Amino acid sequence: MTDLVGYEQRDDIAIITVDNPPLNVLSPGVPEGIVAGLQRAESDERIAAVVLIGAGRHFIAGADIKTFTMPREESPDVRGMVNAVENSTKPVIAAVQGAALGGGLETALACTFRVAAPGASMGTPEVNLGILPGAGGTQRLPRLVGLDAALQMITTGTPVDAQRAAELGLIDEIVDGDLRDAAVAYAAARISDSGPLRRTRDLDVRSDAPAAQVLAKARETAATRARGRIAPLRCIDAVEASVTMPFDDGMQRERELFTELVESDQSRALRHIFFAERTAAKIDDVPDDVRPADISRGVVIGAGTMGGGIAMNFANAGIPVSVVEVDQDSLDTGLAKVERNYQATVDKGRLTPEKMRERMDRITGVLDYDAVGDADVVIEAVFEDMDIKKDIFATLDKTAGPDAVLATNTSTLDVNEIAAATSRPSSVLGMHFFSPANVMKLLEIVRGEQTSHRALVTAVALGKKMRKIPVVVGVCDGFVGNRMFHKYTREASFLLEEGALPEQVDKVMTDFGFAMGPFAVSDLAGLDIGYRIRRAQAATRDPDERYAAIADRIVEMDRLGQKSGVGFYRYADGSRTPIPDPEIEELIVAHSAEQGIERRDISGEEIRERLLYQLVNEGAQILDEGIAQRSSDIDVIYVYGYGFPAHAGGPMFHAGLLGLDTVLAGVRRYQERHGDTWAPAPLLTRLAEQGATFEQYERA
Ligand code: 3H9
Repeated sequence: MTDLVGYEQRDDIAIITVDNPPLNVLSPGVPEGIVAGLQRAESDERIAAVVLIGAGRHFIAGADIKTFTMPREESPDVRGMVNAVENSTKPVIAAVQGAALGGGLETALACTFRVAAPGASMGTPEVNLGILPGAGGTQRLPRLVGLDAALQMITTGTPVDAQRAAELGLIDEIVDGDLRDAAVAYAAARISDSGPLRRTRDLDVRSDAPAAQVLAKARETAATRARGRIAPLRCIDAVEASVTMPFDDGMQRERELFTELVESDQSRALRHIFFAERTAAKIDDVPDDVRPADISRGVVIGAGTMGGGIAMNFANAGIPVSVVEVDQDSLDTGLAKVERNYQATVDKGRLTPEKMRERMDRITGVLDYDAVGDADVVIEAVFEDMDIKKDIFATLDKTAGPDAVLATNTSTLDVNEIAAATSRPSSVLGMHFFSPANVMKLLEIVRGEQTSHRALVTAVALGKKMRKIPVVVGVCDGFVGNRMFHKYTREASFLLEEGALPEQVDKVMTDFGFAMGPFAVSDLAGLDIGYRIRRAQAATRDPDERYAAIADRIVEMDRLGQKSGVGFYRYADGSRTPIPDPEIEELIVAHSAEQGIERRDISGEEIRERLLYQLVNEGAQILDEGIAQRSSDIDVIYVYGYGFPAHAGGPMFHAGLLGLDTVLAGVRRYQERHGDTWAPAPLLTRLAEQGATFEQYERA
């Protein structure tokens, strides 16, 4: 036995307890401990059955992802352990509570019986890490739940609850009360069963329709949904083996496919994002003992689109919130929009009408600042105007309680300047939500020069409660996300004046894996926003700096994007599908001529390189300035806020895959051709010359 796995005996039942907090993942020592427990039970003739259970809240949340990069001889033998479970001559009962995921579920699948607590969650999330269930899951799950349900679980990674697991035949019984006692009682009742032990491997795979048809349909769905990801398709190949091959051959096939995937760049990238997402909320210089304040009431200033979405986030997190507006009409319009948003979710069957009512009841519209005095957090979400914001913060300073966190949702303005409008800049920070605020996962927490540790950790904790992914960033123009996005869209417009068209640029980027290309995104966001920002910057812009005015011309034609039905594209009534527009092509071609630029054919490779390298180069600068704490934070921001494909790992990780020397050589090549919009970031140059990656930089 090991420290990570306990063994005890109750009458003639052995209980093996995995105790590897917080999630009982199968780290080195755990599989070995389980095998040792099984051997002990096997060799003790007083033992008639074995219960396998997890200590704490979970069964086993899977293999330890960190071990995937270990040399094979050092990595734990999860498959060997799972086989030992199935080969036990005494019945093994899995007692599942909390998460039984990945290798954890695969362990349970190999048990003779499975009982679960009502709150258990069972699934195969490996596909989200760019791999497949590699410890027999692709062969045993179809044998237990049938081909259709197994494909659904394995290709989507979506877990099932205990109720659904029982319906599918994944578990034998849902048990109430103390799980350990219930599992022991279940085991005791099974001891007298006659006949050979039921082994999952010996079952036949059920299928609602002919297997070939079900598999073809799954491939079709995966190809459209997976958008460039290989793992979902390999998952189907592995599951196919469960119907076309004997069990042992199917296991061999699964193993080969697993090895191919685990070594792929896509899986490396997805594993990077998995950990990056969890690291992002950590603030390096904040001591562990700084605790967030309790948040029992919120206030949102402004009932516009952002304010309404933020109020929904409070309500969804169970926190009562007051929304402040200046007049009744604006308040009514804002709250009606919130109600319509909830109703749309109810109509889709994703929220019950009762829950919608509960959430609406948590939101109160008000026309004065009285509620501010009781708020633990106030989030200002009004029009982007420094004077208005300063006025609001001066009022908040007078009305808010002494411990309240005062946040601005600004996406462009200087948080330090806003903080200076109060007598307590340490309470002020930015909470930059992305539109639509109730949907988008990303939340930039903008740390001002004087923001206190407590205000910071409180904002991060609130973001987590709202089920967002908070990433702490520093103050600069555009913070991390929009500052990089500006360089990206600017380069995209240079490509237009040199010879490309919006649909060509967008297609290259969606083929790369972006959810949308830069021009479709601009149309969605509304072209007037960027226009206003560029106008504001016009006075201070270096006249020698390259500037493509195409987007400005488009706005001046009253084409504001999706909301006006025309922008870089045309949109049919009520549709969000961009249609290339000859009028825009004409405008772009005329613009190139006006600028004296001879249009040329631009390759997809050049488009991709120029857009990605601009992101990486600006990201390097941001990292060097300390605006982002670590390069993986930039990756999280890009994946969750800007549709960068997670399977490419985010721009900074992707640059590492390409090799920073390759990126730097490209940046220098474009600098020669296009001048100083391509000046290499000093950090990029330094790291490339050292043969390092951005990840290594943060470790230094
Ligand atoms: C697999 O099983 C492959 C097999 O098929 C084949 C084998 C041959 N490994 O998310 P949290 C860390 S693949 C290592 O904040 P929650 C996490 O980084 C695996 N570490 O908790 C964090 O660390 P830190 C299939 C892991 O309560 C801490 O644990 N399984 C792993 O919000 C707490 O995590 C999965 O994909 C791991 N597997 O959510 C399950 N999982 O404190 C992935 C977590 O240093 N896990 N950590 O930041 C999850 O989905 C969530 O963690 C879970 C709990 C829902 C379980």
